[in-house]
Amino acid sequence: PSPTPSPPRLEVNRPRTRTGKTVIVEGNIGSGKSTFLNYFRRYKNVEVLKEPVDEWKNIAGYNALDLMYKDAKRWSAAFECLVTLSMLKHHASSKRPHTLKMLERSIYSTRHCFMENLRESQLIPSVDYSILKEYHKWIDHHEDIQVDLIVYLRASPETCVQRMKKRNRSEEAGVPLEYLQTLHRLHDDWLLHGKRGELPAPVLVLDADKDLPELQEDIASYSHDILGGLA
Ligand code: TTP
Repeated sequence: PSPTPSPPRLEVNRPRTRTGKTVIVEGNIGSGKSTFLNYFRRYKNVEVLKEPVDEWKNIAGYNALDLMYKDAKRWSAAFECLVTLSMLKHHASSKRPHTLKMLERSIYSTRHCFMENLRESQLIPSVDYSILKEYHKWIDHHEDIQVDLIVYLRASPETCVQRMKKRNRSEEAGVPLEYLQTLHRLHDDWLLHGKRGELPAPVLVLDADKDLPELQEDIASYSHDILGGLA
């Protein structure tokens, strides 16, 4: 794996009242986040919050994920609005004492990776992007998003394509390699190169190009550090 940087901790002005810890799991589409999260379901003190992709595929009968991939210019703002709400709900959900909350992604990857990808690739109208940015600016200033550790499952775009093909989510059938390459660079810029400003927590980078059984072994060997004695 690439060297893990030790970014400074985010200064939060408000006093923290939490008792447990929060880990966010990041990585490209198809990098293995589900495998990672499933591993931690065995611990009773770990609360795993996966992305509600099924909700995104059925919002009042509409498949918002599919609409976004079919016509990003028309639907990506609405879709990212929905994703932002899902992320906020997960960040705000209350923790049981002495519990580790493990989230699939965060409000940060929505902003630094997906929204940026849409902007760079000119897949979102500039007014839509600006409105979304206003939401995120407000959230940044008014919500106390607590994160203690970021796990970055770093896989090459080629590996991600293979895994996406294997799982065969119909909405993603037309996603080109370049889309994953841009997302990969944006994850690296954010989590490895510090190009998106101060990180909210230290980053643990795992080599997610390894095949899944091998990755599971790495996850198991890091699990003690990740759990921090909580489970
Ligand atoms: P991912 O969050 O990457 O989840 P995954 O199930 O692909 O993860 P893994 O394979 O590592 O277990 O993305 C789910 C889908 O939602 C994917 O098609 C990308 C899309 N998406 C966006 O378009 N914008 C967003 O802001 C987010 C968070 C996801």
